[in-house]
Amino acid sequence: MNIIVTGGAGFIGSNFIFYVLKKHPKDRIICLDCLTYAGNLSTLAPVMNQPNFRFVKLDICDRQGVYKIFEEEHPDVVVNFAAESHVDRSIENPEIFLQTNIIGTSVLMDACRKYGIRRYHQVSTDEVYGDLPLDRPDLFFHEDTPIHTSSPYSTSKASADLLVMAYHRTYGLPVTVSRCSNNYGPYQFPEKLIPLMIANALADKPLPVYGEGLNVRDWLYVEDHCKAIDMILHNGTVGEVYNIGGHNEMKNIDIVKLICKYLQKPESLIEHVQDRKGHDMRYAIDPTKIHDELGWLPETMFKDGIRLTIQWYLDNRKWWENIVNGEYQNYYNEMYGKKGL
Ligand code: NAD
Ligand code: TDX
Repeated sequence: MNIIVTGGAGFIGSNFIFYVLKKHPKDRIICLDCLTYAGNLSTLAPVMNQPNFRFVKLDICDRQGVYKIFEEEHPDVVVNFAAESHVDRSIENPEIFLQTNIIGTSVLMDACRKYGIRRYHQVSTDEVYGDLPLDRPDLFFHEDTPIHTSSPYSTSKASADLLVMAYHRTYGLPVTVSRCSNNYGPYQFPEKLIPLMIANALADKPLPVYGEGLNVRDWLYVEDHCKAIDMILHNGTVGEVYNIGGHNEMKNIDIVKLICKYLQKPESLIEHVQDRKGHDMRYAIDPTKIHDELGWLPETMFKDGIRLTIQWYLDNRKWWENIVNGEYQNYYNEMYGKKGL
């Protein structure tokens, strides 16, 4: 198969490329990524010279550029990871989220319509369902839970999902959508909770917990997410949405304390800062459908995954220290300065 993977220089996309090239060595991957602040070409160094891998620096909103790649590569499948992905940034500056996450998705699907495709897969998120109250642990997001978004980020992702389903119904585009919970693992950009806390703890810097830290997220090891998408591509039903989740709900504060424990750092580094605006309380996925239909189950327990992740950040300091010492420093000072850190 010829697979276009967009956003492959980011966290989940790069892990997906490694997963597919190992599992299906006969597949060819063409990675399209415009290398925003979140894209890191060095991440792809291990596969860059493989004959069945091609990297193209391209914005998915660039219609002519995308069409040209389709003419050259005749892809069988497109997996769209490319997105602006950080909720806090979407609160500061929504526009680029609308541009990449919505317009970019439509450009890719227009190319699929124009040149033909076996499958267009949209990588979406559990955030499209909004949030659940903390006092109703019996409630979960199902695939038919109404979309009810909170942030500009989740709204842009939900808009894209609706557009994907519209292209299926209106033009018969063979699509699938997956909505996954919070991922963690190697190569996650250090603006996100887990790598941010690891990097700060290692530098003995304050650990900024939003509000009381009681918000709950369902954490999934990134490789389990990649495996689920691969299964959907091979055996999923066209036109369907699949929820992906780890049944591993944790409070933010407990995650941060666990990181302190593993790194043998004092919990006194924790600082409660101003809460995120519109902060979702709890995400919880019911993954019954993907389990029953495709046999997917998460394989990495959180206690193992978090140890692997912390060890990866210890072993790959150069990768993230290059990031946190660069332009990211300005973002950090501005974002966390506003929150009172
Ligand atoms: P990320 O921010 O680490 O990576 C995004 C990648 O997309 C970067 O390499 C960036 O350069 C690229 N990109 C951004 N705009 C682009 C554009 N206009 N054209 C081409 N490339 C562009 O994101 P991530 O955490 O790997 O998330 C990947 C996808 O998975 C996103 O669609 C996100 O919404 C979704 N998702 C993420 C999580 C999570 O926990 N991280 C959970 C569920 C779903
Ligand atoms: O410094 C912080 N302090 C803090 O308390 C940061 C960065 C986060 N938090 C809290 C906010 C959230 O409740 O931790 C939780 C996790 O935050 P993020 O890592 O920013 O993730 P989240 O907002 O849950 O969204 C993530 O999961 C769903 C991804 O970034 C999205 O791309 C994905 O769709």
